[in-house]
Amino acid sequence: MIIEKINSPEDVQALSSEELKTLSAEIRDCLIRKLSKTGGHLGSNLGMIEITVALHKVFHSPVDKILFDVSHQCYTHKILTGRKEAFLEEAHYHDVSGYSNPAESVHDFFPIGHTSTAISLATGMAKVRDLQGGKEQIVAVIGDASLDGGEAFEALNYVAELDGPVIIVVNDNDMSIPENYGGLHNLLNRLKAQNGEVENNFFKSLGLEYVLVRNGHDIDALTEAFSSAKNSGKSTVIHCCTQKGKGYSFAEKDREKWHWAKPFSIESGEFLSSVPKENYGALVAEHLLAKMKEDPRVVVVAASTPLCIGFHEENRKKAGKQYIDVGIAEQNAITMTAAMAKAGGKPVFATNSTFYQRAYDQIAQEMCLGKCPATLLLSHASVWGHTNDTHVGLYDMALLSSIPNLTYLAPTNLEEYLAILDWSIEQKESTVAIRIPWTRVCHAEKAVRKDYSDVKYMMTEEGEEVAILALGSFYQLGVEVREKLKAAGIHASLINPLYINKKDETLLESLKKKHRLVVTLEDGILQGGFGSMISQYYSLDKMKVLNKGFFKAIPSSYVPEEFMRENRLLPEQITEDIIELIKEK
Ligand SMILES: Cc1ncc(C[n+]2csc(CCOP(=O)(O)OP(=O)(O)O)c2C)c(N)n1
Repeated sequence: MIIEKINSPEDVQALSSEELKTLSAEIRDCLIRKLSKTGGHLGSNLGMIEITVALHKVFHSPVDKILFDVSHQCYTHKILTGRKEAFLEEAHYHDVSGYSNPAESVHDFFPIGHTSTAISLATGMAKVRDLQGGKEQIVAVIGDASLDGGEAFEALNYVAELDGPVIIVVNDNDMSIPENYGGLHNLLNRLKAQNGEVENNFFKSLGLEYVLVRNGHDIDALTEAFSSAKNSGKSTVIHCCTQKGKGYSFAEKDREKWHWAKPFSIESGEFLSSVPKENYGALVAEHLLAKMKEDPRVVVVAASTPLCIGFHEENRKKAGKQYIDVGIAEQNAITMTAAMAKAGGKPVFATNSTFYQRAYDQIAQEMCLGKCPATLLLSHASVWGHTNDTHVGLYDMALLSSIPNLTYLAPTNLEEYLAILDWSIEQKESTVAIRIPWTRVCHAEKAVRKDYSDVKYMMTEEGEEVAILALGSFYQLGVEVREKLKAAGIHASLINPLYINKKDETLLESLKKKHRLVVTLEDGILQGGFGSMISQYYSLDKMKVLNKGFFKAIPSSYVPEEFMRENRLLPEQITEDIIELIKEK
Protein backbone atom coordinates (compact mmCIF):
# COMPACT_ATOMS: atom_id res chain seq x y z
CA MET A 1 0.00 0.00 0.00
CA ILE A 2 1.23 3.51 -0.82
CA ILE A 3 0.03 4.94 2.49
CA GLU A 4 2.43 2.69 4.39
CA LYS A 5 5.37 4.33 2.60
CA ILE A 6 4.38 7.90 3.39
CA ASN A 7 6.56 9.33 6.14
CA SER A 8 6.65 12.98 5.15
CA PRO A 9 5.26 15.35 2.50
CA GLU A 10 8.35 14.67 0.30
CA ASP A 11 7.02 11.15 -0.17
CA VAL A 12 3.76 12.64 -1.46
CA GLN A 13 5.60 15.01 -3.80
CA ALA A 14 7.36 12.04 -5.42
CA LEU A 15 4.07 10.36 -6.41
CA SER A 16 2.48 10.40 -9.86
CA SER A 17 -1.07 11.61 -10.44
CA GLU A 18 -2.33 7.99 -10.52
CA GLU A 19 -0.51 7.16 -7.30
CA LEU A 20 -2.01 10.22 -5.60
CA LYS A 21 -5.46 8.91 -6.51
CA THR A 22 -4.65 5.48 -5.09
CA LEU A 23 -3.26 7.11 -1.97
CA SER A 24 -6.48 9.11 -1.55
CA ALA A 25 -8.57 5.94 -1.77
CA GLU A 26 -6.37 4.23 0.82
CA ILE A 27 -6.68 7.22 3.15
CA ARG A 28 -10.47 7.11 2.78
CA ASP A 29 -10.59 3.43 3.83
CA CYS A 30 -8.21 4.08 6.68
CA LEU A 31 -10.23 7.02 8.03
CA ILE A 32 -13.51 5.11 7.87
CA ARG A 33 -11.92 2.18 9.69
CA LYS A 34 -10.32 4.26 12.43
CA LEU A 35 -13.30 6.53 13.03
CA SER A 36 -15.66 3.55 13.23
CA LYS A 37 -13.69 2.64 16.36
CA THR A 38 -12.84 6.01 17.88
CA GLY A 39 -15.44 8.41 16.49
CA GLY A 40 -14.43 11.82 15.16
CA HIS A 41 -15.11 14.41 12.47
CA LEU A 42 -15.89 11.89 9.76
CA GLY A 43 -17.88 13.99 7.27
CA SER A 44 -15.47 16.92 7.19
CA ASN A 45 -12.40 14.71 6.86
CA LEU A 46 -13.73 12.45 4.11
CA GLY A 47 -14.45 15.58 2.10
CA MET A 48 -10.95 17.00 2.59
CA ILE A 49 -8.77 14.07 1.47
CA GLU A 50 -8.01 15.12 -2.11
CA ILE A 51 -7.55 18.81 -1.22
CA THR A 52 -5.00 17.86 1.43
CA VAL A 53 -3.12 15.41 -0.79
CA ALA A 54 -2.92 18.05 -3.54
CA LEU A 55 -1.76 20.71 -1.04
CA HIS A 56 1.11 18.51 0.08
CA LYS A 57 1.96 17.70 -3.54
CA VAL A 58 2.26 21.39 -4.44
CA PHE A 59 3.44 23.13 -1.27
CA HIS A 60 6.49 22.29 0.79
CA SER A 61 5.39 22.00 4.40
CA PRO A 62 6.71 23.00 6.91
CA VAL A 63 8.62 25.75 5.06
CA ASP A 64 5.37 26.62 3.32
CA LYS A 65 2.77 26.93 6.03
CA ILE A 66 -0.60 25.20 5.72
CA LEU A 67 -3.03 26.52 8.33
CA PHE A 68 -6.29 24.70 8.96
CA ASP A 69 -9.35 26.59 10.17
CA VAL A 70 -10.97 24.87 13.18
CA SER A 71 -8.48 22.14 12.22
CA HIS A 72 -11.09 19.44 12.75
CA GLN A 73 -10.51 18.46 9.12
CA CYS A 74 -6.73 17.89 9.36
CA TYR A 75 -6.67 14.07 9.70
CA THR A 76 -5.25 13.54 6.18
CA HIS A 77 -2.65 16.22 6.90
CA LYS A 78 -1.62 14.24 9.98
CA ILE A 79 -1.34 11.04 7.94
CA LEU A 80 0.89 12.75 5.37
CA THR A 81 3.13 14.47 7.92
CA GLY A 82 4.61 11.53 9.78
CA ARG A 83 1.64 10.46 11.92
CA LYS A 84 0.11 7.67 9.82
CA GLU A 85 0.47 5.03 12.58
CA ALA A 86 -2.13 6.91 14.60
CA PHE A 87 -4.60 6.16 11.81
CA LEU A 88 -3.42 2.75 10.63
CA GLU A 89 -2.69 0.94 13.89
CA GLU A 90 -5.35 0.49 16.53
CA ALA A 91 -2.77 0.53 19.32
CA HIS A 92 -1.78 4.06 18.26
CA TYR A 93 -5.23 5.47 17.54
CA HIS A 94 -5.10 7.77 20.54
CA ASP A 95 -1.56 9.05 19.96
CA VAL A 96 -2.82 12.16 18.17
CA SER A 97 -5.51 14.69 18.99
CA GLY A 98 -8.36 15.56 16.66
CA TYR A 99 -7.01 19.03 15.91
CA SER A 100 -3.75 20.58 14.77
CA ASN A 101 -1.25 20.38 17.56
CA PRO A 102 2.29 21.85 17.49
CA ALA A 103 3.31 19.44 20.25
CA GLU A 104 2.81 16.60 17.76
CA SER A 105 4.53 17.92 14.66
CA VAL A 106 6.47 20.76 13.06
CA HIS A 107 3.81 20.74 10.35
CA ASP A 108 1.19 22.03 12.84
CA PHE A 109 1.53 25.66 13.87
CA PHE A 110 -1.28 26.41 16.31
CA PRO A 111 -3.48 24.46 18.69
CA ILE A 112 -6.79 25.46 17.12
CA GLY A 113 -10.39 24.35 17.61
CA HIS A 114 -12.54 27.44 17.17
CA THR A 115 -13.60 28.57 13.71
CA SER A 116 -12.80 31.49 11.41
CA THR A 117 -9.17 31.94 12.46
CA ALA A 118 -7.09 30.61 9.54
CA ILE A 119 -7.07 33.69 7.29
CA SER A 120 -6.12 35.90 10.20
CA LEU A 121 -3.33 33.51 11.21
CA ALA A 122 -2.17 33.45 7.60
CA THR A 123 -2.02 37.24 7.36
CA GLY A 124 0.07 37.39 10.55
CA MET A 125 2.53 34.82 9.26
CA ALA A 126 2.64 36.49 5.84
CA LYS A 127 3.38 39.89 7.40
CA VAL A 128 6.45 38.55 9.21
CA ARG A 129 7.54 36.68 6.08
CA ASP A 130 7.34 39.93 4.10
CA LEU A 131 9.24 41.89 6.74
CA GLN A 132 12.03 39.33 6.54
CA GLY A 133 12.02 39.12 2.74
CA GLY A 134 10.88 35.46 2.85
CA LYS A 135 9.42 33.65 -0.14
CA GLU A 136 7.51 30.81 1.52
CA GLN A 137 3.84 30.29 0.75
CA ILE A 138 1.20 30.79 3.41
CA VAL A 139 -1.98 28.81 2.85
CA ALA A 140 -5.20 29.14 4.85
CA VAL A 141 -7.67 26.27 4.51
CA ILE A 142 -11.16 27.27 5.58
CA GLY A 143 -14.62 25.70 5.31
CA ASP A 144 -17.50 27.57 3.69
CA ALA A 145 -19.32 27.91 7.01
CA SER A 146 -16.27 29.14 8.89
CA LEU A 147 -16.15 32.08 6.49
CA ASP A 148 -19.25 33.37 8.36
CA GLY A 149 -17.28 34.40 11.42
CA GLY A 150 -16.37 38.07 11.85
CA GLU A 151 -12.70 37.19 12.27
CA ALA A 152 -12.61 35.62 8.80
CA PHE A 153 -14.27 38.70 7.26
CA GLU A 154 -11.90 41.01 9.13
CA ALA A 155 -8.88 39.08 7.90
CA LEU A 156 -10.15 39.00 4.29
CA ASN A 157 -10.33 42.77 4.56
CA TYR A 158 -6.70 42.97 5.68
CA VAL A 159 -5.22 40.78 2.93
CA ALA A 160 -5.11 43.75 0.53
CA GLU A 161 -2.58 45.45 2.81
CA LEU A 162 0.00 42.66 2.57
CA ASP A 163 3.05 42.99 0.32
CA GLY A 164 3.22 39.29 -0.47
CA PRO A 165 0.51 36.73 -1.20
CA VAL A 166 -1.61 34.43 0.89
CA ILE A 167 -3.54 31.57 -0.62
CA ILE A 168 -7.01 30.89 0.75
CA VAL A 169 -8.46 27.48 0.02
CA VAL A 170 -12.20 27.44 0.64
CA ASN A 171 -13.53 23.93 1.15
CA ASP A 172 -17.16 24.39 0.14
CA ASN A 173 -19.23 21.36 1.06
CA ASP A 174 -22.35 23.49 1.39
CA MET A 175 -22.74 22.66 5.07
CA SER A 176 -21.84 23.92 8.48
CA ILE A 177 -22.75 21.37 11.14
CA PRO A 178 -26.36 22.03 10.12
CA GLU A 179 -27.31 23.84 6.90
CA ASN A 180 -25.76 27.22 6.03
CA TYR A 181 -27.53 30.56 6.11
CA GLY A 182 -26.95 34.03 4.72
CA GLY A 183 -25.86 36.13 1.79
CA LEU A 184 -22.33 34.75 1.66
CA HIS A 185 -23.73 31.28 1.05
CA ASN A 186 -26.01 32.59 -1.66
CA LEU A 187 -22.89 34.03 -3.30
CA LEU A 188 -20.96 30.74 -3.02
CA ASN A 189 -23.92 28.92 -4.53
CA ARG A 190 -24.19 31.40 -7.40
CA LEU A 191 -20.45 31.07 -8.04
CA LYS A 192 -20.87 27.29 -8.28
CA ALA A 193 -23.93 27.54 -10.50
CA GLN A 194 -22.33 30.09 -12.85
CA ASN A 195 -18.91 28.53 -13.23
CA GLY A 196 -17.24 31.13 -11.04
CA GLU A 197 -18.49 34.03 -13.12
CA VAL A 198 -20.77 36.39 -11.21
CA GLU A 199 -21.18 40.10 -11.13
CA ASN A 200 -19.83 41.63 -7.92
CA ASN A 201 -17.69 38.70 -6.80
CA PHE A 202 -17.06 39.67 -3.17
CA PHE A 203 -13.56 38.16 -3.10
CA LYS A 204 -12.50 39.98 -6.26
CA SER A 205 -13.91 43.24 -5.02
CA LEU A 206 -11.61 42.93 -2.01
CA GLY A 207 -8.65 42.71 -4.38
CA LEU A 208 -8.15 38.94 -4.34
CA GLU A 209 -7.83 36.63 -7.31
CA TYR A 210 -10.56 34.02 -7.48
CA VAL A 211 -10.49 30.50 -8.95
CA LEU A 212 -13.24 27.88 -8.89
CA VAL A 213 -12.43 24.16 -8.74
CA ARG A 214 -15.75 22.59 -9.59
CA ASN A 215 -14.76 19.12 -8.44
CA GLY A 216 -12.74 19.33 -5.25
CA HIS A 217 -12.09 15.58 -5.39
CA ASP A 218 -10.24 15.81 -8.72
CA ILE A 219 -6.59 15.68 -7.73
CA ASP A 220 -5.35 16.88 -11.12
CA ALA A 221 -7.65 19.92 -11.15
CA LEU A 222 -6.64 20.74 -7.58
CA THR A 223 -2.89 20.45 -8.15
CA GLU A 224 -3.22 22.61 -11.23
CA ALA A 225 -5.20 25.32 -9.37
CA PHE A 226 -2.80 25.29 -6.40
CA SER A 227 0.28 25.43 -8.66
CA SER A 228 -1.01 28.36 -10.70
CA ALA A 229 -1.95 30.31 -7.58
CA LYS A 230 1.50 29.60 -6.16
CA ASN A 231 3.22 30.74 -9.34
CA SER A 232 1.05 33.84 -9.75
CA GLY A 233 2.46 35.48 -6.63
CA LYS A 234 -0.98 37.00 -5.99
CA SER A 235 -3.33 36.51 -3.06
CA THR A 236 -5.91 34.08 -4.34
CA VAL A 237 -9.10 32.45 -3.13
CA ILE A 238 -9.39 28.90 -4.48
CA HIS A 239 -13.00 27.85 -4.11
CA CYS A 240 -13.15 24.03 -4.08
CA CYS A 241 -16.52 22.27 -4.24
CA THR A 242 -16.56 19.07 -2.24
CA GLN A 243 -18.97 16.48 -0.90
CA LYS A 244 -19.14 16.25 2.89
CA GLY A 245 -18.76 12.57 3.86
CA LYS A 246 -17.42 11.69 0.38
CA GLY A 247 -17.11 7.96 -0.18
CA TYR A 248 -19.22 6.73 2.75
CA SER A 249 -22.83 6.58 1.63
CA PHE A 250 -24.44 7.04 5.05
CA ALA A 251 -22.37 10.18 5.65
CA GLU A 252 -23.09 11.58 2.20
CA LYS A 253 -26.83 11.17 2.83
CA ASP A 254 -27.09 12.59 6.36
CA ARG A 255 -24.36 15.19 6.51
CA GLU A 256 -25.40 16.74 9.82
CA LYS A 257 -25.43 13.44 11.70
CA TRP A 258 -22.00 12.50 10.34
CA HIS A 259 -20.26 15.83 10.86
CA TRP A 260 -18.97 14.29 14.08
CA ALA A 261 -19.61 10.59 14.36
CA LYS A 262 -19.62 8.35 17.39
CA PRO A 263 -18.08 4.88 16.92
CA PHE A 264 -20.24 3.07 14.37
CA SER A 265 -20.79 -0.11 12.37
CA ILE A 266 -19.28 0.41 8.91
CA GLU A 267 -21.80 -1.97 7.30
CA SER A 268 -25.02 -0.65 8.81
CA GLY A 269 -24.06 2.97 9.49
CA GLU A 270 -25.49 2.63 13.02
CA PHE A 271 -23.79 4.40 15.90
CA LEU A 272 -22.72 1.87 18.52
CA SER A 273 -24.00 3.88 21.47
CA SER A 274 -27.17 5.87 21.69
CA VAL A 275 -28.08 9.04 23.50
CA PRO A 276 -30.24 8.16 26.55
CA LYS A 277 -33.91 8.69 25.66
CA GLU A 278 -34.25 11.22 28.42
CA ASN A 279 -31.64 13.93 27.92
CA TYR A 280 -31.55 17.62 28.71
CA GLY A 281 -31.20 18.59 25.02
CA ALA A 282 -34.32 16.82 23.77
CA LEU A 283 -36.46 17.78 26.76
CA VAL A 284 -35.65 21.45 26.56
CA ALA A 285 -36.36 21.51 22.81
CA GLU A 286 -39.84 20.12 23.44
CA HIS A 287 -40.40 22.68 26.18
CA LEU A 288 -39.21 25.60 24.04
CA LEU A 289 -41.27 24.52 21.04
CA ALA A 290 -44.39 24.50 23.20
CA LYS A 291 -43.59 28.00 24.45
CA MET A 292 -42.96 29.21 20.90
CA LYS A 293 -46.34 27.94 19.85
CA GLU A 294 -48.03 29.91 22.62
CA ASP A 295 -46.03 33.09 22.14
CA PRO A 296 -44.62 34.35 18.82
CA ARG A 297 -42.12 36.52 20.67
CA VAL A 298 -40.16 33.48 21.87
CA VAL A 299 -37.27 32.97 19.46
CA VAL A 300 -34.44 30.45 19.56
CA VAL A 301 -31.13 31.80 18.27
CA ALA A 302 -28.33 29.44 17.19
CA ALA A 303 -24.81 29.95 15.93
CA SER A 304 -24.48 26.72 14.00
CA THR A 305 -24.69 24.39 17.02
CA PRO A 306 -28.46 23.89 17.42
CA LEU A 307 -28.13 20.27 18.52
CA CYS A 308 -26.84 21.39 21.89
CA ILE A 309 -30.46 22.12 22.79
CA GLY A 310 -32.01 19.39 20.67
CA PHE A 311 -32.94 21.56 17.67
CA HIS A 312 -32.45 18.90 15.03
CA GLU A 313 -33.83 19.42 11.54
CA GLU A 314 -37.39 18.42 12.40
CA ASN A 315 -37.51 20.75 15.40
CA ARG A 316 -36.00 23.58 13.37
CA LYS A 317 -38.77 23.13 10.84
CA LYS A 318 -41.40 23.10 13.57
CA ALA A 319 -40.02 26.38 14.95
CA GLY A 320 -40.19 28.04 11.51
CA LYS A 321 -39.43 31.75 11.62
CA GLN A 322 -39.02 31.64 15.40
CA TYR A 323 -35.74 29.79 14.86
CA ILE A 324 -32.72 31.80 13.70
CA ASP A 325 -29.27 30.49 12.81
CA VAL A 326 -26.79 33.32 12.22
CA GLY A 327 -24.02 30.95 11.10
CA ILE A 328 -20.81 30.52 13.06
CA ALA A 329 -21.00 34.09 14.28
CA GLU A 330 -21.37 34.17 18.06
CA GLN A 331 -20.69 37.89 18.30
CA ASN A 332 -23.49 38.71 15.93
CA ALA A 333 -25.73 36.16 17.64
CA ILE A 334 -25.30 37.86 21.03
CA THR A 335 -25.77 41.40 19.74
CA MET A 336 -28.83 40.40 17.71
CA THR A 337 -30.21 38.57 20.72
CA ALA A 338 -29.67 41.69 22.88
CA ALA A 339 -31.49 43.82 20.33
CA MET A 340 -34.37 41.37 20.05
CA ALA A 341 -34.78 41.44 23.83
CA LYS A 342 -34.77 45.24 23.78
CA ALA A 343 -37.33 45.30 21.00
CA GLY A 344 -39.81 43.25 23.04
CA GLY A 345 -38.85 39.77 21.83
CA LYS A 346 -38.10 36.85 24.13
CA PRO A 347 -34.90 35.45 22.64
CA VAL A 348 -33.03 32.38 23.88
CA PHE A 349 -29.51 31.92 22.53
CA ALA A 350 -27.73 28.61 23.00
CA THR A 351 -24.29 27.29 22.26
CA ASN A 352 -21.43 25.46 23.91
CA SER A 353 -19.66 27.03 26.86
CA THR A 354 -16.37 27.30 24.96
CA PHE A 355 -17.86 29.30 22.07
CA TYR A 356 -19.17 32.02 24.40
CA GLN A 357 -15.54 33.05 24.83
CA ARG A 358 -15.81 34.63 21.39
CA ALA A 359 -18.48 37.03 22.50
CA TYR A 360 -17.39 38.29 25.92
CA ASP A 361 -17.48 41.92 24.87
CA GLN A 362 -20.86 41.65 23.18
CA ILE A 363 -22.31 40.10 26.34
CA ALA A 364 -20.69 42.70 28.59
CA GLN A 365 -21.47 45.75 26.44
CA GLU A 366 -24.37 45.39 24.03
CA MET A 367 -26.28 42.93 26.17
CA CYS A 368 -25.62 43.56 29.86
CA LEU A 369 -24.75 47.24 30.13
CA GLY A 370 -28.16 47.99 28.67
CA LYS A 371 -29.79 45.26 30.83
CA CYS A 372 -31.31 43.43 27.86
CA PRO A 373 -33.59 40.70 29.23
CA ALA A 374 -32.28 37.88 27.05
CA THR A 375 -31.67 34.25 27.98
CA LEU A 376 -28.35 32.53 27.33
CA LEU A 377 -28.01 28.75 27.54
CA LEU A 378 -24.54 27.24 27.96
CA SER A 379 -24.11 23.59 27.08
CA HIS A 380 -21.10 21.26 27.47
CA ALA A 381 -20.12 23.39 30.47
CA SER A 382 -18.53 20.58 32.43
CA VAL A 383 -15.50 18.39 32.86
CA TRP A 384 -17.63 15.72 31.13
CA GLY A 385 -18.24 18.00 28.11
CA HIS A 386 -15.52 18.33 25.45
CA THR A 387 -12.13 17.07 26.58
CA ASN A 388 -9.80 18.76 24.07
CA ASP A 389 -8.01 21.86 25.38
CA THR A 390 -9.51 23.99 22.60
CA HIS A 391 -13.06 23.06 23.60
CA VAL A 392 -13.12 22.60 27.38
CA GLY A 393 -16.21 23.96 29.05
CA LEU A 394 -14.61 24.99 32.32
CA TYR A 395 -14.01 28.73 31.88
CA ASP A 396 -17.52 30.12 31.50
CA MET A 397 -18.20 30.69 35.20
CA ALA A 398 -15.10 32.84 35.62
CA LEU A 399 -15.80 34.57 32.32
CA LEU A 400 -19.43 35.50 32.96
CA SER A 401 -19.03 36.16 36.68
CA SER A 402 -17.07 39.30 35.91
CA ILE A 403 -19.96 40.88 33.99
CA PRO A 404 -22.36 43.22 35.83
CA ASN A 405 -26.15 43.03 35.26
CA LEU A 406 -26.06 39.33 34.53
CA THR A 407 -27.51 36.54 36.65
CA TYR A 408 -25.83 33.21 36.03
CA LEU A 409 -27.66 30.14 37.33
CA ALA A 410 -26.67 26.49 37.59
CA PRO A 411 -29.72 24.23 37.93
CA THR A 412 -29.18 20.72 39.26
CA ASN A 413 -32.13 18.88 37.77
CA LEU A 414 -34.67 19.05 34.95
CA GLU A 415 -37.51 20.72 36.84
CA GLU A 416 -35.21 23.45 38.15
CA TYR A 417 -33.76 23.97 34.68
CA LEU A 418 -37.16 24.39 33.02
CA ALA A 419 -38.51 26.58 35.83
CA ILE A 420 -35.49 28.89 35.59
CA LEU A 421 -35.87 28.98 31.82
CA ASP A 422 -39.57 29.90 32.08
CA TRP A 423 -38.81 32.64 34.60
CA SER A 424 -35.93 33.95 32.53
CA ILE A 425 -37.93 34.17 29.31
CA GLU A 426 -40.64 36.22 31.02
CA GLN A 427 -38.58 38.48 33.30
CA LYS A 428 -37.73 41.99 32.13
CA GLU A 429 -34.93 42.99 34.52
CA SER A 430 -31.70 41.95 32.79
CA THR A 431 -29.78 39.13 31.18
CA VAL A 432 -29.98 35.61 32.57
CA ALA A 433 -27.52 32.86 31.68
CA ILE A 434 -28.23 29.21 32.47
CA ARG A 435 -25.55 26.53 32.76
CA ILE A 436 -27.28 23.44 31.35
CA PRO A 437 -26.70 20.52 33.76
CA TRP A 438 -24.25 18.10 32.18
CA THR A 439 -25.11 14.86 33.91
CA ARG A 440 -27.71 12.16 33.35
CA VAL A 441 -31.16 13.69 33.77
CA CYS A 442 -32.05 14.11 37.46
CA HIS A 443 -35.44 15.08 38.86
CA ALA A 444 -36.39 17.39 41.70
CA GLU A 445 -37.52 15.73 44.91
CA LYS A 446 -39.79 18.63 45.85
CA ALA A 447 -41.70 21.29 43.94
CA VAL A 448 -39.29 23.91 42.59
CA ARG A 449 -39.53 27.68 42.82
CA LYS A 450 -41.07 29.69 40.02
CA ASP A 451 -39.44 33.04 40.68
CA TYR A 452 -35.67 33.42 40.80
CA SER A 453 -35.44 37.20 41.20
CA ASP A 454 -34.32 36.94 44.86
CA VAL A 455 -30.95 35.33 45.43
CA LYS A 456 -31.70 32.33 47.63
CA TYR A 457 -29.44 29.30 48.01
CA MET A 458 -31.24 26.10 48.92
CA MET A 459 -30.33 24.15 52.02
CA THR A 460 -31.19 20.59 51.07
CA GLU A 461 -29.71 18.80 54.12
CA GLU A 462 -29.15 20.59 57.37
CA GLY A 463 -26.16 19.48 59.44
CA GLU A 464 -23.31 21.07 61.34
CA GLU A 465 -19.59 21.71 61.36
CA VAL A 466 -19.16 21.34 57.59
CA ALA A 467 -21.32 22.98 54.90
CA ILE A 468 -21.00 21.76 51.33
CA LEU A 469 -22.03 24.23 48.62
CA ALA A 470 -22.33 21.90 45.63
CA LEU A 471 -22.98 23.85 42.45
CA GLY A 472 -24.84 22.69 39.33
CA SER A 473 -23.44 19.52 37.76
CA PHE A 474 -21.37 18.93 40.91
CA TYR A 475 -24.43 18.75 43.14
CA GLN A 476 -24.45 14.95 42.97
CA LEU A 477 -20.77 14.97 43.91
CA GLY A 478 -21.81 16.92 47.01
CA VAL A 479 -24.42 14.26 47.79
CA GLU A 480 -21.74 11.55 47.59
CA VAL A 481 -19.27 13.48 49.72
CA ARG A 482 -21.93 14.08 52.35
CA GLU A 483 -22.66 10.34 52.48
CA LYS A 484 -18.97 9.55 52.96
CA LEU A 485 -18.63 12.16 55.68
CA LYS A 486 -21.69 10.69 57.41
CA ALA A 487 -20.00 7.29 57.42
CA ALA A 488 -17.07 9.00 59.18
CA GLY A 489 -19.41 10.50 61.80
CA ILE A 490 -19.62 14.01 60.33
CA HIS A 491 -23.10 15.33 59.60
CA ALA A 492 -22.51 17.99 57.01
CA SER A 493 -25.02 20.46 55.61
CA LEU A 494 -25.63 20.30 51.89
CA ILE A 495 -26.57 23.37 49.88
CA ASN A 496 -27.63 23.81 46.27
CA PRO A 497 -26.47 27.39 45.61
CA LEU A 498 -28.03 27.75 42.11
CA TYR A 499 -26.57 31.27 41.68
CA ILE A 500 -23.06 31.10 40.27
CA ASN A 501 -22.23 34.78 40.50
CA LYS A 502 -24.41 36.06 43.33
CA LYS A 503 -24.21 35.61 47.08
CA ASP A 504 -27.08 34.70 49.38
CA GLU A 505 -25.63 36.66 52.27
CA THR A 506 -28.42 35.68 54.66
CA LEU A 507 -27.61 32.01 54.23
CA LEU A 508 -23.84 32.50 54.22
CA GLU A 509 -24.12 34.50 57.41
CA SER A 510 -26.33 31.87 59.06
CA LEU A 511 -23.77 29.15 58.36
CA LYS A 512 -21.43 30.80 60.86
CA LYS A 513 -23.60 29.61 63.76
CA LYS A 514 -23.05 25.87 63.45
CA HIS A 515 -20.27 25.42 60.88
CA ARG A 516 -16.54 25.99 60.85
CA LEU A 517 -15.74 24.78 57.35
CA VAL A 518 -17.46 25.72 54.11
CA VAL A 519 -16.61 23.57 51.09
CA THR A 520 -17.42 24.79 47.58
CA LEU A 521 -17.66 22.32 44.69
CA GLU A 522 -17.73 23.70 41.15
CA ASP A 523 -17.43 22.11 37.73
CA GLY A 524 -15.11 24.82 36.37
CA ILE A 525 -11.80 26.55 36.97
CA LEU A 526 -11.26 27.89 40.46
CA GLN A 527 -9.83 31.27 39.66
CA GLY A 528 -12.58 33.87 39.40
CA GLY A 529 -15.34 31.31 39.85
CA PHE A 530 -18.03 30.57 42.42
CA GLY A 531 -15.73 29.36 45.19
CA SER A 532 -13.50 32.40 44.98
CA MET A 533 -16.59 34.61 45.53
CA ILE A 534 -17.48 32.60 48.66
CA SER A 535 -13.88 32.75 49.93
CA GLN A 536 -13.93 36.51 49.55
CA TYR A 537 -17.14 36.69 51.55
CA TYR A 538 -15.57 34.90 54.52
CA SER A 539 -12.13 36.47 54.14
CA LEU A 540 -12.37 38.45 57.40
CA ASP A 541 -14.05 35.64 59.38
CA LYS A 542 -12.87 32.61 61.29
CA MET A 543 -14.74 30.38 58.83
CA LYS A 544 -12.42 28.11 56.90
CA VAL A 545 -13.21 27.73 53.20
CA LEU A 546 -12.09 24.89 50.96
CA ASN A 547 -12.56 25.58 47.24
CA LYS A 548 -12.78 22.49 45.04
CA GLY A 549 -12.72 22.87 41.27
CA PHE A 550 -10.11 22.79 38.52
CA PHE A 551 -6.72 24.44 38.34
CA LYS A 552 -6.24 26.53 35.20
CA ALA A 553 -3.76 24.16 33.55
CA ILE A 554 -5.70 21.95 31.12
CA PRO A 555 -3.88 19.11 29.30
CA SER A 556 -4.27 19.02 25.51
CA SER A 557 -6.79 16.23 25.96
CA TYR A 558 -7.89 14.49 29.11
CA VAL A 559 -9.85 11.57 30.47
CA PRO A 560 -12.45 13.09 32.87
CA GLU A 561 -11.96 10.54 35.67
CA GLU A 562 -8.17 11.02 35.62
CA PHE A 563 -8.48 14.78 35.41
CA MET A 564 -10.82 14.75 38.41
CA ARG A 565 -8.27 12.66 40.32
CA GLU A 566 -5.42 15.06 39.44
CA ASN A 567 -7.52 17.91 40.81
CA ARG A 568 -8.43 15.93 43.95
CA LEU A 569 -12.08 15.97 42.96
CA LEU A 570 -13.05 12.33 43.46
CA PRO A 571 -15.56 11.90 46.33
CA GLU A 572 -13.05 10.01 48.49
CA GLN A 573 -10.34 12.63 47.92
CA ILE A 574 -12.65 15.50 48.81
CA THR A 575 -13.81 13.62 51.92
CA GLU A 576 -10.19 12.99 52.96
CA ASP A 577 -9.31 16.67 52.51
CA ILE A 578 -12.34 17.76 54.54
CA ILE A 579 -11.53 15.38 57.41
CA GLU A 580 -7.92 16.55 57.41
CA LEU A 581 -9.03 20.19 57.63
CA ILE A 582 -11.52 19.77 60.44
CA LYS A 583 -8.97 17.86 62.51
CA GLU A 584 -7.08 21.17 62.80
CA LYS A 585 -8.50 23.33 65.55
C1 LIG B 1 -16.20 29.69 17.34
C2 LIG B 1 -16.77 28.32 17.05
N1 LIG B 1 -18.10 28.14 16.99
C3 LIG B 1 -18.63 26.92 16.72
C4 LIG B 1 -17.81 25.86 16.50
C5 LIG B 1 -18.41 24.47 16.25
N2 LIG B 1 -18.09 23.99 14.90
C6 LIG B 1 -17.06 23.18 14.64
S1 LIG B 1 -16.91 22.79 13.05
C7 LIG B 1 -18.27 23.70 12.64
C8 LIG B 1 -18.74 23.74 11.22
C9 LIG B 1 -17.65 24.11 10.32
O1 LIG B 1 -18.15 24.14 9.02
P1 LIG B 1 -17.15 24.35 7.81
O2 LIG B 1 -16.18 25.41 8.14
O3 LIG B 1 -17.95 24.54 6.59
O4 LIG B 1 -16.35 22.99 7.77
P2 LIG B 1 -16.88 21.51 7.50
O5 LIG B 1 -16.95 20.83 8.83
O6 LIG B 1 -18.22 21.60 6.83
O7 LIG B 1 -15.87 20.88 6.64
C10 LIG B 1 -18.81 24.29 13.78
C11 LIG B 1 -20.03 25.12 13.80
C12 LIG B 1 -16.42 26.08 16.60
N3 LIG B 1 -15.54 25.08 16.44
N4 LIG B 1 -15.93 27.31 16.85
